[in-house]
Amino acid sequence: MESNSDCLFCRIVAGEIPATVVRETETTLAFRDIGPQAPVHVLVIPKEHYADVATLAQADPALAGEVLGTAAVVAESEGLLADGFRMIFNTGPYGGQEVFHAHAHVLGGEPLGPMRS
Ligand code: IU
Repeated sequence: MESNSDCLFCRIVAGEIPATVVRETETTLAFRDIGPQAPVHVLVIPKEHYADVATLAQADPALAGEVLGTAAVVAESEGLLADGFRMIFNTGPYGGQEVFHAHAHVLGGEPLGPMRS
């Protein structure tokens, strides 16, 4: 499995940096964001290192699907399905991505309003 010792999220997968894990599968990990922007803010990542979701989806679409599946299970277990939630993948500098290991943000627990254009 590709891993990058300089990557923060690879180090979380390796157990070198603590995180509050809410769900783990063979191929994915979900943990609470350290700077939550909503009452529920969970990050879902592939354990294998891909720089962003576009790279992941092109290299391994099945794994990208597993990330989505874990995100959906997390949304359910966090009680977000009834009222709805937001799932976003910031991608690249213009997308506001700061950690270059593909991750879905799962946000909810209050009305989030429309996305900024
Ligand atoms: P972004 O999509 O790359 O901008 O999101 C990175 C997220 O990673 C951001 O919401 C941070 O709060 C979060 N995060 C984290 O959960 N744990 C960390 O140790 C660091 C960042 I650094």
